[in-house]
Amino acid sequence: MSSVIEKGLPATAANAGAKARTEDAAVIDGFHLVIDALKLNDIDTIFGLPGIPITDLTRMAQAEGMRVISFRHEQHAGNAAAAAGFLTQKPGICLTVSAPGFLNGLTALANATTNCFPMILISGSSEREIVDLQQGDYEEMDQLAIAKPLCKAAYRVLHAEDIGVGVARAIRAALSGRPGGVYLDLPAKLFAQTLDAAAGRQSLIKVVDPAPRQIPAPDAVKRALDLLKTAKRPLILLGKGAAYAQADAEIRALVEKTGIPYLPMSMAKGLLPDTHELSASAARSHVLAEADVVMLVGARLNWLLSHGKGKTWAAEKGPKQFIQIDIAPTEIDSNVAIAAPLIGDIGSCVSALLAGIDASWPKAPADWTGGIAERRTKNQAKMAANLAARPSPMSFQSALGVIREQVKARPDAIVVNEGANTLDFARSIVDMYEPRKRLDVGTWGIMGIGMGFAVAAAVVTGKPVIAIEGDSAFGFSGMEVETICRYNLPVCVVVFNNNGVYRGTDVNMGGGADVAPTVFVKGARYDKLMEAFGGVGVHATTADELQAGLAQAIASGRPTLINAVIDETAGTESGRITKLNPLSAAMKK
Ligand SMILES: Cc1ncc(C[n+]2csc(CCOP(=O)(O)OP(=O)(O)O)c2C)c(N)n1
Ligand SMILES: [Mg+2]
Repeated sequence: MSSVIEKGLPATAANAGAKARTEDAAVIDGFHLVIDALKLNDIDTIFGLPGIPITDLTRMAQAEGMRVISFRHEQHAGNAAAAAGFLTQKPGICLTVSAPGFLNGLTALANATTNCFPMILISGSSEREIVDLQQGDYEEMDQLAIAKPLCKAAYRVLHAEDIGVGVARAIRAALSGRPGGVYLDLPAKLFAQTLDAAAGRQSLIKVVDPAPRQIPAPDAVKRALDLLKTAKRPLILLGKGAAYAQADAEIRALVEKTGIPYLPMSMAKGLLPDTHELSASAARSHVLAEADVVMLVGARLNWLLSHGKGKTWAAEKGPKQFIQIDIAPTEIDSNVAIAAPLIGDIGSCVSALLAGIDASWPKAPADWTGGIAERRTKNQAKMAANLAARPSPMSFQSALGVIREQVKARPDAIVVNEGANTLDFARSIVDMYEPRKRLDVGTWGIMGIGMGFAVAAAVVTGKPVIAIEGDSAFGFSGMEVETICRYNLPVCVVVFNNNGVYRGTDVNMGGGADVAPTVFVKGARYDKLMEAFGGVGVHATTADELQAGLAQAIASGRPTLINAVIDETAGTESGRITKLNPLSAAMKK
C-alpha cells in the first residue's frame, strides 16, 4: 500500500490543502482510502474535472502515481471513462464535483449503461443533513436518487471504513453480467474522516473475479448447434458485446470453421478484418432479408437492427430463426421470438459451440456464400469509383477514401466517429482490421462522444487516434482539443466541414435574417481552434491536402486538427435514418 499518509505529498503551494493532512503518520484519511481502494484494484487512471469537494482528491491521486486526466467539461471525462472501460474491461473512472458537475457526467453514465460499457461515476456531494432537509447547501442535490434510474447501480459511502466496500461493490456492479455504469456518491465530509492506518488498510477489498465466466448450459449449446446445422442461409451477427468480450480468436474460429458469413455492427468492425472473405458488410440488406437462421453474438435486436422485424428482415417471407448469445437472460425475446437462447459470457458460449463443431461440420452452402461474394465485388467496384474521384469541394467519399487508405496503412490506429452523414459514410467506407479499433455513437446515436473517446483511446492504448467528426458533432466536445494538446496526445481530428447539421444549404422557412436551424457559419476554420493551443491546424480543401495532413499527423503523433472542406450540398437529412423523422400527418396529405 503506497499511499498511507506517512509517505507525504510534495509541499507546494498548489497542494497546501492536501499537505495539511500529511502530518499524522498513524492515520489514513478518506481521500487516501479512495485512492488506495482504486489502486488495489489495478485502476490507474482517473478522468475528471476538479472543484469542491474533490480537488484535493485529484492532486493526491496524482501524487500517489495515478494518471489524472483533467477535462474541460465533465461529459467528456465521462465519455472517456466509458471508452476506457470498453477498451480495457476495467471500469473507467470519472470524477466530478457535486450537482452541476455530477449532472454533466450523468449523460455519459447513462450512455455507458445503454452501451454496456463499464464505468464508475464518482461525484463529491454536499452535506446530507442539509440536502435532505432542502436547506439550500452549496451545490445541493440528491444525486443518489437522480442517478439511480439512469445507471446499473448506485451507492453512497458515509463512513471512511466503508470506502473499501463501496469501491468493491461499484467495480463488481460495473463489470459483472452485462457491464454498465455505476454511480458512487462520496459526500464532502467523507474525505476528511480518518481511520487508524492499519485498520484502514484492512478495510480495503481487492475484488476477486469481478466478471466471473458464465458457462452456458449443455442443452442450450446443443439446441443452438442443432438449429445452426439445419440452416441453408445462415448468418452470424456480431455486436459490440462480442468486441468487448475479447474472445477474438474464438469468434474468428467460429466463423471460419463453419464458413458462415458474418455481419459486424459498427463497433464490432475489425473483430475479423473487414476484408475477410466471409464479411457480408457489402451485402447487408441482402443477407438480412435472405438469411434463414441468424446467430446474434453480443448484438441486441434493437432499432439498429429494425427490431428483427419488418421489411429489413423480409418478414413477409415468414419469420427467421434466431440463436442469441447474450450474458443477460432478459434480453431474449425482447423483440422477436428467439428459438435458441445461449446464455453465458461470449467467450464461454463460443468455445462451447466450437467444441461441438468438428471437421465433419457442413460448411455454409456455396450458393449462399457465393451470392454474397458476388454482391460484395459489385458494391466494391461501385464504391471504388466514388473514392477515387477528385471533386472540388471534396465529397464525403473522396475525403473518406483518403482516411480509408491511412487506416489500411496503420491498422493499429483507433478510429473515433460521429456525425450523421460523416458517420454513415465512414462506417461503410473505412475498413477496420483489428478488434476494438472503432469507437462511435453507439446504441443511442449520441453526438458528443468524439473528443472524450479520442482522449481515452490515446491514453489507454498509446496508439494513434483518428477522430472522424461531422462539424456539428465536433462542436459538442470541441473545447477538449485543449485537453488533447495539454497531454500532447497522438490524436488527429478530421472535421468534415459541410457548414451544418446534415448539410449547409437549408434556408430559413420564415424568410427572416436568421439562418436555418441546421446551418452554421460558412467556411469556419476549425483548424485555428487546434492552433490556439499549440497543436497543428490544417485547412484541407482537396483530397491531396487531407492526405498530406493526415500522414504527417500519424507520423509525428502531434495533436492535429484537419478542417476538411466538404461539399455543403452533399449530405442527406439525418444520414441514413431519414425515415425516423416524424412527418406530420397533415403534411403527408
Ligand atoms: C446529443 C445529441 N444531440 C443531437 C443529436 C441529433 N443529431 C444527430 S446527427 C447530428 C449532427 C449531424 O451533423 P454533422 O455532425 O455535421 O454531420 P453531417 O451529417 O453534416 O456529416 C445531430 C445534431 C444527437 N444525435 N445527439
Ligand atoms: Mg455537418
